[in-house]
Amino acid sequence: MKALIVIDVQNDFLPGGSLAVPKGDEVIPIINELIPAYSLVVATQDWHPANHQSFASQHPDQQEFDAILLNGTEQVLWPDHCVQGTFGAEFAPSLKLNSISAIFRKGMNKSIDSYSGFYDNQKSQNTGLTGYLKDRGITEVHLCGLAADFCVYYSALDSLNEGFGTAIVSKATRAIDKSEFMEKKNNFIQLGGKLI
Ligand code: VGL
Ligand code: ZN
Repeated sequence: MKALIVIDVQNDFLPGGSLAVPKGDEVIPIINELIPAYSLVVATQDWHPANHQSFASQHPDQQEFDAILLNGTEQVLWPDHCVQGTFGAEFAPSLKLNSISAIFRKGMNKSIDSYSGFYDNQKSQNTGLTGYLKDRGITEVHLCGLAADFCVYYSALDSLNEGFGTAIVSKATRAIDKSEFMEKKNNFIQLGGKLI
């Protein structure tokens, strides 16, 4: 049984949003078309408190997109994005949510970022996604959404580690930085992941 995981298709990651992924909006009609092909579809939602430590605004001496050590883990400092309860954190209005059976929120602990839909970046807590999928007999996971080089990629690595056959649907994802995704994609393929 295969599931589609729709990663972070939220207003802040779309053109006009605070952390816009170039051409991120192009994935929406493609995902809407993909959804009916899967018996199980779940979504993730980046869902930060306003004082999240991944925000450059919380580090007055640093610039956006700088990398720092945050509690011992490398952290890119992002523009404020996907703040709980704001328009930017909402799913894209044109994304067809009706047949999405569950939403897994992440990034709520202000001290630890969470790119993957399965675990935070320190692997100290899981979201319950693995259990949800395994309970429903899922053996194969397909991923789409935003951003290819961060949340889609790290979710895909965790999916492999959790023992799911794992594929990224390449036409249904876009990267913040294309060359970053090229390198990460090669790593994912070497680890047994597929691009479809
Ligand atoms: C994401 C950076 C920060 C993503 C989330 O959804 O790829 N990237 N938070
Ligand atoms: Zn985030």
